[in-house]
Amino acid sequence: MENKELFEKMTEALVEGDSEELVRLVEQAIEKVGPLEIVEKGMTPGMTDVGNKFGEGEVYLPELLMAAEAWEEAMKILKPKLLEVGASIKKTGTVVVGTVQTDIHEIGKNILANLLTTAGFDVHDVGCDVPATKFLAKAEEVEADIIAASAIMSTTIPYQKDVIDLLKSKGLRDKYIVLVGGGVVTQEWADKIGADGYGDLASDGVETAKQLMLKKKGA
Ligand code: B12
Repeated sequence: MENKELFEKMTEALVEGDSEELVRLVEQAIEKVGPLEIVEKGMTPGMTDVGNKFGEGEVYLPELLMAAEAWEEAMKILKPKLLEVGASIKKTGTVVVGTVQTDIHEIGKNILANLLTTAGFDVHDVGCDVPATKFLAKAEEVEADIIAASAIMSTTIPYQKDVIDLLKSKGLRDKYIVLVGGGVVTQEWADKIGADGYGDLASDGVETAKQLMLKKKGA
């Protein structure tokens, strides 16, 4: 099967929430395609498609959860490969990644964590529904360079501001680079709350993280 066809079939399998088929296709693809390309070209379009269909009322919660489950199953194969790629690169910096308080959407955050790992960052994923204090505690513990906070809902983006406000109140604002992103987050919002960087897609976030690290190291 051509790569393009494999990717299209992966997207279909995700939309149908068919874990078995997705895993079979990923196993087939991994023989000849890099893990990052599989995530970006085969799986991300599928999840985005399901997300849009859910938003438009074309699919319902059970289908959505099946797609999320299929994603997780396929990632069990891909994650170790992504880690191998990341391990072969000189460490770019240390990042604490999480989804903010009261928000349990983790798919976008997981994509970001995987892409950062592949780009050579040392990534500490604190999970979802994470209060600002936990982001900071982890960042202090692992001596992070960057805190990347994902928020998908309009009701939860204020908690990204909480992270920045907490840093300010502790006199630590300049110690960390703060990146924000996720569903409804915009550059305008990032500017408004005083974040250092924003990414529409996870891959944009990785580029921004690399640029900001270069700036930090040069400073
Ligand atoms: C999957 C999903 C769920 C799943 C989550 C499963 C999981 N394990 O993550 C479940 C079913 C649990 C869920 C629950 C809910 N959901 Co929901 N969900 C979605 C859905 C369909 C897709 C989200 C997703 O994963 N997208 C795919 C990923 C890849 O996209 P992404 O998260 O935006 O991430 C990309 C970028 O934004 C970026 N990125 C993400 N984070 C970061 C961080 C940084 C630093 C950077 C740089 C980049 C970056 O990288 C990613 C890829 O490039 C969206 C609809 C949609 N069309 O988006 C609704 C949606 C987000 N959900 C919504 C709602 C309302 C809810 C519920 C309140 C529903 C309810 N009534 O119970 C609950 C909330 C639970 C909670 N407290 O958090 C609304 C939010 C409305 C709003 N604008 O505020 C949406 C938009 C649906 C809708 N149209 O109403 N949901």
